Amino acid sequence: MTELSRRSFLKGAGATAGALAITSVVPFSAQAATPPGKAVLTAGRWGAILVEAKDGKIISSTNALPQTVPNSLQTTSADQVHTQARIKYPMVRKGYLANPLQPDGRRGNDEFVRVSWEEALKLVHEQHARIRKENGAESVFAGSYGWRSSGVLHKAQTLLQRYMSMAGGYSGHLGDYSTGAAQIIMPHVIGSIEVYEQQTTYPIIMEHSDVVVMWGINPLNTLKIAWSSTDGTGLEFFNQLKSSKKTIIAIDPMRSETIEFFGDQAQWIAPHPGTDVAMMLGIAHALVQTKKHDKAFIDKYTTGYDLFEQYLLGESDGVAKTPAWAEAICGVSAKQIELLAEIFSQHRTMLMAGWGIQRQQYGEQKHWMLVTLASMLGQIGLPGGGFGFSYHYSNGGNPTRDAGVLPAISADIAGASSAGNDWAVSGAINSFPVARIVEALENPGGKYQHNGHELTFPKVKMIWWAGGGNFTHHQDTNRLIKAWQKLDLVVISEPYWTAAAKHADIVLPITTSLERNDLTMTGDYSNQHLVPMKQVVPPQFEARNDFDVFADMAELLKAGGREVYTEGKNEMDWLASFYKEAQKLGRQNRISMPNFGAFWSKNQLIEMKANAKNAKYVRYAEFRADPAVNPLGTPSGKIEIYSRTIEGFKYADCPAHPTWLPPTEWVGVAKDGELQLMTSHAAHRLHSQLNYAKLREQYAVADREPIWINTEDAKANGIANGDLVRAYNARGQVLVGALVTDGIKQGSVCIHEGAWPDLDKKTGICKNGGANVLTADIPTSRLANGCAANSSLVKIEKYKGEVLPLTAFTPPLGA
Ligand SMILES: Nc1nc2c(c(=O)[nH]1)N[C@H]1C(S)=C(S)[C@@H](COP(=O)(O)OP(=O)(O)OC[C@H]3O[C@@H](n4cnc5c(=O)[nH]c(N)nc54)[C@H](O)[C@@H]3O)O[C@H]1N2
Ligand SMILES: Nc1nc2c(c(=O)[nH]1)N[C@H]1C(S)=C(S)[C@@H](COP(=O)(O)OP(=O)(O)OC[C@H]3O[C@@H](n4cnc5c(=O)[nH]c(N)nc54)[C@H](O)[C@@H]3O)O[C@H]1N2
Ligand SMILES: [Mo]
Repeated sequence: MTELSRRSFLKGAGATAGALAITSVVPFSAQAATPPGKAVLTAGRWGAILVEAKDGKIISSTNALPQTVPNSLQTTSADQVHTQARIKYPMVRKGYLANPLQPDGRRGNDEFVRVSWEEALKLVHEQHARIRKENGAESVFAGSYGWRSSGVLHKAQTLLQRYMSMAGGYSGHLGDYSTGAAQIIMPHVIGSIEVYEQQTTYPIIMEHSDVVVMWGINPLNTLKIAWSSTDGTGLEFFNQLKSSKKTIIAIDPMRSETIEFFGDQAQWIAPHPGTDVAMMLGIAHALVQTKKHDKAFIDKYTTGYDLFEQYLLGESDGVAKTPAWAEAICGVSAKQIELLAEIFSQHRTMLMAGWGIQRQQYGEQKHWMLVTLASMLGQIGLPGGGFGFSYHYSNGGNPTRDAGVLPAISADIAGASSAGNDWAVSGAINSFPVARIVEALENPGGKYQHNGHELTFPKVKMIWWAGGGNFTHHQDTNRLIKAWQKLDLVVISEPYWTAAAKHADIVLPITTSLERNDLTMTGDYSNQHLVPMKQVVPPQFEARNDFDVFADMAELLKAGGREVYTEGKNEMDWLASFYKEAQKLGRQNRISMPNFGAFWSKNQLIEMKANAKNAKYVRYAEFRADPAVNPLGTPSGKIEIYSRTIEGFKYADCPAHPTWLPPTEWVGVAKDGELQLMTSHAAHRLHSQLNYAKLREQYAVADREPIWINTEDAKANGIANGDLVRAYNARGQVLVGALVTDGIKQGSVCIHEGAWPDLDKKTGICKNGGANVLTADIPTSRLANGCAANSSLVKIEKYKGEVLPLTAFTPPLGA
């Protein structure tokens, strides 16, 4: 780790003028994407790809758009289709098939029996109808959170909910695992959710920022994907940033892939995980001490600063949040903290923050404090200054294009109630915060607080999951498995034998996106391309599309259900109608798009038109220009550094201004060799997706998920690089492979989220290093009830037990 020094900083700053030459991130041209011979153009979250097949087998896949930074995820198409982990046939758990009315409690411990599609769907229908009749619509959970696959038609979760709407409604979910805390606190603070919004653009950053701070972001990993499909510009932006000679500061307990990529071009500062609020308070204190905080900005654009300052200076609680105070908590020297205050305040600085920092207990405080710090620096609304919470995600700084944007299938049935039919159509009737699902199962009908409201958990009896990996994504796997046994019926629609599928009653084999036709935009914010997602190979074994499965299920609800569900359209009819809508929008934006037939047969994507005005977008410029005319959506219309609304909630775990609250589990209370566990997102997976792929050979250690261990911690525990390690706490234990490195702060370890749980029947140890076997299932606070996975302590030891072969990707008994 290089200590940031005034000299090293100035070296960077001196060269900043040179960076002005770069005024835009070079837009990619679709023309450069020349499909070789027989390759089929399709797309995944990881962008537009060209896939070649021979004799029904995929043999290659690669990027369709030009790119300078390689994206490993684009190479996985063959593995996705042809892995041994595929579910081949509809399957029912033996004990469930024997007695669906009183299933035994052996979910996850039973063998499976092959049935026909007809039998499977009939069984689901009968039991679903019975449970719904006996317990009401609320008892059916169809929140089905997850990242499924790209595409505007084959949207698993939406298709499930479309069917459940026709069945009479369901229990759903609120929010997401990604930004649970930030998306609830930000509207109180700045009037928008912030995390999924167009950012001050990449070209503006290139032109105007002197200092770019990567505060807990790992864009070289996280920009490999986007929610729709990546347009590739985010990776290219960071690639150009590297050679821009701006001052780049990375604040991260890990020397992430991004920091590695920047090498000497970035200064790495490593706080203890979970201590960023303390570090930011230290910087804020230094600003006040040196009178470098922007009083004029604070007066004009914020409210409640005075109350916060009393806390900052220790007037309200007797503890001044000095740099020395912060050092003792975050492990970054007071001198560094003072220097950061100076650098940030004296130069045009963009604070780019990620989301792992809020996937922690009291996660709400992180982004609130960051906005407070940015307010004190006074650069919000200036080109290249302020803060941004989506630079690392979905190409958040890529300007929005003039585009013909595709619509998507929705959970609502067109004209359902007005069409004169008698379907009891209803959407989600009781939704709870997504990461509270186990609490909901444990406490049916229980009351809980959420964002100032008292809500009631539904009494869930049945779960149908389509397009999500809840056994990998949820915290405290053993607690989840226990709660899971209380259900009457679990149905999983999946291409693969995931841990969730292995813990289901009924399992339905679903196609991958390479086995069907679809369409997608790229970019998320940019709408840069419209891409045909063409089928590459036929459906494997008996896999079917979610769309067709739910159309059949709708018909079982009542004769004529299929017609209502499909609106009389098949796959290609739907795609043609979506495309037509896009074409209409395109025409309004003066973009000529060929007719659908011509477009589809061409095997080419459409690149949308750049918009010069959008390229100059500066977030909050209008607010800055005139806060009276363009107020924020907060009660005061200003940035709320103290929130009267939150004060009114009286939550001890979310006070009325940004506050350092020591978590229940963190480095500061670690004892007897406990280390803080980080569970960041992996370079070569999308969560649990692709864990089975060949890419795994590149990162697995001792054939297990790696655990990053600091060299000193490894030494203290007698662990060498490459060793098989047991990581454990009171919640569970996992086998992982030691990756001993100086690239992680002493006192913490990292197991990336997403490895498939693979619990050994005898010992209970997870043989594949599933991080969530170890994490605590607690809410961030009662304000947001977000996922707080990154606040957990673990111990490690060299594994000396019997050899336990990996079975994560092996189908269960009977399959
Ligand atoms: N400890 C810890 N836990 C975390 C996180 C963390 O940082 N730390 N991050 C959290 C975050 S931010 C998120 S977003 C979640 C992610 O959690 P998920 O979004 O649930 O994760 P995925 O692995 O993408 O799950 C998608 C599943 O859908 C399946 N699938 C793909 N295509 C289709 C399809 O067309 N039809 C059907 N039926 N299924 C399909 C895939 O095989 C896969 O099993 O994890 C959360 N969990
Ligand atoms: N390749 C790939 N890309 C993805 C995903 C994926 O699974 N794989 N998931 C997608 C999804 S759904 C989401 S929500 C986003 C997730 O985006 P993020 O939530 O931002 O990703 P994380 O990996 O959790 O964290 C980013 C960085 O924060 C650092 N960090 C962790 N804890 C702390 C801390 O306490 N303080 C500081 N300063 N830094 C900390 C981590 O070391 C990591 O380098 O990524 C998306 N992109
Ligand atoms: Mo996420």
